[in-house]
Amino acid sequence: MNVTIKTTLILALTCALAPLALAAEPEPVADTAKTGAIVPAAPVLSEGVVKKVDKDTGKITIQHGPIKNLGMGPMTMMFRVKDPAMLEQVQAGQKIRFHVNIVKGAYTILRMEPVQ
Ligand SMILES: [Cu+2]
Repeated sequence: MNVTIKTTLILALTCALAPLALAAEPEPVADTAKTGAIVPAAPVLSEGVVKKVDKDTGKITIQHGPIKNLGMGPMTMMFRVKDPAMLEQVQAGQKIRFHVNIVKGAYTILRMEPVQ
């Protein structure tokens, strides 16, 4: 088998797999209707006040209220953020709502929005 045929095969496989990956995207509403399982329509949001933003390390310190989805009580602690760009939207002293979960063993903020 020459290199050109190998490359063509790999490309063909990649293209064939891409639509499968898209089709596997979860559809919570449809699944809930079918199975009756309790699937939250939206991620659980917790409230907090930003204490410190560290753009260099991609971390944020938050004085947070109860985090129901993690069973965590109120405290001040540091979190990772999923995307460093999220740190551009907030500053120390700001009230926020956020969704946090454990990603690769670390508390990671997956969504964050300022509260007016
Ligand atoms: Cu905590």
